[in-house]
Amino acid sequence: MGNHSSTVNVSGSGHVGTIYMRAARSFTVSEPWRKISWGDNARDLQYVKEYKPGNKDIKHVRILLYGPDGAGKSSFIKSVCSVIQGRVTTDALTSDKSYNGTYETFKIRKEGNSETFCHFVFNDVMDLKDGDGICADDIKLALKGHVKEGYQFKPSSPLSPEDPGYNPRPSADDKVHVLVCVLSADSAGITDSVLKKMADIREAASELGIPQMAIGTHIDSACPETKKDLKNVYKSQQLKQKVKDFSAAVGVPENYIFPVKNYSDETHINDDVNTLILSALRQMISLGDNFIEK
Ligand SMILES: Nc1nc2c(ncn2[C@@H]2O[C@H](COP(=O)(O)OP(=O)(O)O)[C@@H](O)[C@H]2O)c(=O)[nH]1
Ligand SMILES: [Mg+2]
Repeated sequence: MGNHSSTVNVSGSGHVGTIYMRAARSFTVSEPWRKISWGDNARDLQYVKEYKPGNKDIKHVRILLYGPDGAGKSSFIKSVCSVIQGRVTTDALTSDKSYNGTYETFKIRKEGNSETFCHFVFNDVMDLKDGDGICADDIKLALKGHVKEGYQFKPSSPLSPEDPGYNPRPSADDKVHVLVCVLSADSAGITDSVLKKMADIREAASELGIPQMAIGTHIDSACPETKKDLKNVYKSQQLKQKVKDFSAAVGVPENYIFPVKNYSDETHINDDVNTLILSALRQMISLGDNFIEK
């Protein structure tokens, strides 16, 4: 691929050379580097809404999102809510609690005010910052289901078995079934200390056999052509490169990295936004389900 690259938006009078150079750097599109069917969301939507773990002892797939501050973890959970409910949700889903690092499980209602929930849940662990933030050891405990709901993570001291927030006998439901790394395609880079912490977490998940994948958010702000038309996402050479960079940085294979655009300032549901979210979510559920079955 790449031999069909073309540069768009180069027209204009005057300083064509300058415009061309700028365009070549940021707006390059090509033949799609991954296939996806747009506007055909009904089947995926049905799959995620109706999904139930085959294993009757387990109520839900637990998806743990982790990644740097501002990457879009909370927004992704909210976006999933919007996709499932068919309207951009204004729920104060991300309570203040999640910002100060409480271990909280987010369930997704199938309809706006119903009491039936999807059979997958999210946990959004406290942002990984330089120097402070959650201890990698605590995330490892969360993977194994040892962190009780509502536990307040403490940056300087990991959870110990004596702490009331420690769950000594986690059920299969408490354990994490799929680990998802969330990265922004629009940030300059991830610091070494954050990368190191992420590597630790990944290693722990690998030891436990927990499947892993990643989502790349902010694809709209990272690529003007994608912002203009989300269908350009898999044609964007810049985003293709981002996926390669993420893969090298966090060790997740490229085909397990899903670009998504979260609902941020929209007021209405958009089919293309939904397509990408559903594609990532479907993969999370099926990886988690495979793990449960093992
Ligand atoms: N344009 C755009 N903004 C996003 C996207 N995802 C998240 N945001 C915005 O980025 C900011 C940080 O997102 P948040 O979900 O709080 O990140 P968290 O710290 O990982 O939970 C918020 O202002 C979001 O509205 C995205 O895909 N595109
Ligand atoms: Mg958050």
